[in-house]
Amino acid sequence: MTIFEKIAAHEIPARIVCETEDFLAFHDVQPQAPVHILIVPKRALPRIGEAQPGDADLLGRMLLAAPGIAAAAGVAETGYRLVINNGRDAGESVPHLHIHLLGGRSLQWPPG
Ligand code: DGP
Repeated sequence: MTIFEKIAAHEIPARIVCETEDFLAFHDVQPQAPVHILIVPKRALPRIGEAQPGDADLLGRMLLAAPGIAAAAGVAETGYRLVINNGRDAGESVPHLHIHLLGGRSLQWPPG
């Protein structure tokens, strides 16, 4: 099991801000911004590069949850960024798909 499957199964703790039947959102343990939340499917899907057409509904619902999660975190008006790291060069470190939601400061572009 990945660390995120264990969090989804409530086997290890996390600061959960949103939970549905098939995904949840929780604060990143190594925040890169004042608001840094991860939106994570409960079932194991390693990365966006391995997503299948059958994952479209789940991925869509995860994306559509982001504005509400951002609003609850207080960054809807100031802005936020959604990031998916896929593979080595992108800095993927947990092989379980997750959407980073970052906000609460001015973010640089292009990203490093
Ligand atoms: P990525 O590099 O895109 O694979 O992002 C993985 C993120 O997961 C990274 O920002 C740190 C975070 N993370 C790793 N382990 C844990 C954990 O046990 N709990 C929480 N809340 N976040 C974690």
